[in-house]
Amino acid sequence: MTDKKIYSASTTAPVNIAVVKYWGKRSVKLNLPTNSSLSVTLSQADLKTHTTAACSSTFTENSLWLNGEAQDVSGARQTACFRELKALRKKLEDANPSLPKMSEYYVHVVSENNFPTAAGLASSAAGFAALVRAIADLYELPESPTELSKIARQGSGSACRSLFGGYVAWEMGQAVDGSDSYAVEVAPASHWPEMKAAILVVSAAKKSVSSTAGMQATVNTSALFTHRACDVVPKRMEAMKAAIENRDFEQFAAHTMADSNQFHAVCLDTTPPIFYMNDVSRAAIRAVEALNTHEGRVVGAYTFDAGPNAVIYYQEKDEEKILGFLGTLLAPEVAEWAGKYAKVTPEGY
Ligand code: 2P0
Repeated sequence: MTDKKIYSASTTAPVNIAVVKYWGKRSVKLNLPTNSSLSVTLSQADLKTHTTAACSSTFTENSLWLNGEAQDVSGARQTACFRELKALRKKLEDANPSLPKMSEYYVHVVSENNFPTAAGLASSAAGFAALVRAIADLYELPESPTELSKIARQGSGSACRSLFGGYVAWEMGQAVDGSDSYAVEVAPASHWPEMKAAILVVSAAKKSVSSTAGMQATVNTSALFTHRACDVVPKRMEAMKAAIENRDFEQFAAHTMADSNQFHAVCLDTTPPIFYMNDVSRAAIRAVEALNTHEGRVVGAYTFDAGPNAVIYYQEKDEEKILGFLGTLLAPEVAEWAGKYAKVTPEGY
């Protein structure tokens, strides 16, 4: 008898915000980076993608809906994820012939983000991480998060880091087939409970230059880029890991802010130049710097991804200072959206 059952699995995946940024690929096809990166996974209570994957012998095509809209699934990124996950399922079925032949069925995926898509809030990271986890759960795959991170990476580079909670490194690797380019946990969120983050939503608009296009323009045209990838980031990765291990907020903050600024500097050094920050973003930088100077110590660390929104890391003991500053110090420049910030907590799964 033909198996007409619809199999399904649901999962969620969190957003991660890099404190050592990924920017540049040595393989576009496999999303292999030119430098390692390190991120903090944010609380799923605030920012997450919820994804359900289903498969059945009655389905006639692969499909993907994001926030209620049908998406193209013929792209290389989606195809790579489906192909790799199906190959792992096939291996499982070959070893255990009584299992349903899900590897032969089409897959339907439905995803919802609870935050703006493609506005520099790492939506593709949570999106592909959730897609890979949902299908891996559907297929009951035994692979570890690090193994699955190699598949999520092919969907979107930064997605590999959203397979873990807490503090996560994406080790760039050297192999041409990507077998050593994956995510690993540096420390669980519970290692540093004082760490907090706030997101200042400057704009929820879609970014003008996609990360994929922007980073390759940087690789091809920026003279500063090689210095960053080869000289700065390898040392910074070690320094950042040490800062996390030692719960040294001053070092963590210094490297976070310097790395964000250097990432935006190589964007500016690209031809044509790429601008992700705007006047409000720069006002936020000046305000955090002023607050740190006023306090005589580092209370806040800003970082900006491929968009104008600020993420500010701080320690719980300084929450009033930071949230007060978000509400008031910035007010003249940002009157129309002052107060629109989300308090988020680094979290595990
Ligand atoms: C990061 N960003 O490390 C950096 C910082 C943006 C700035 O990873 O082409 O969406 O899908 O591999 O992962 C955004 O790039 O790019 C990104 P693809 P992705 O979080």
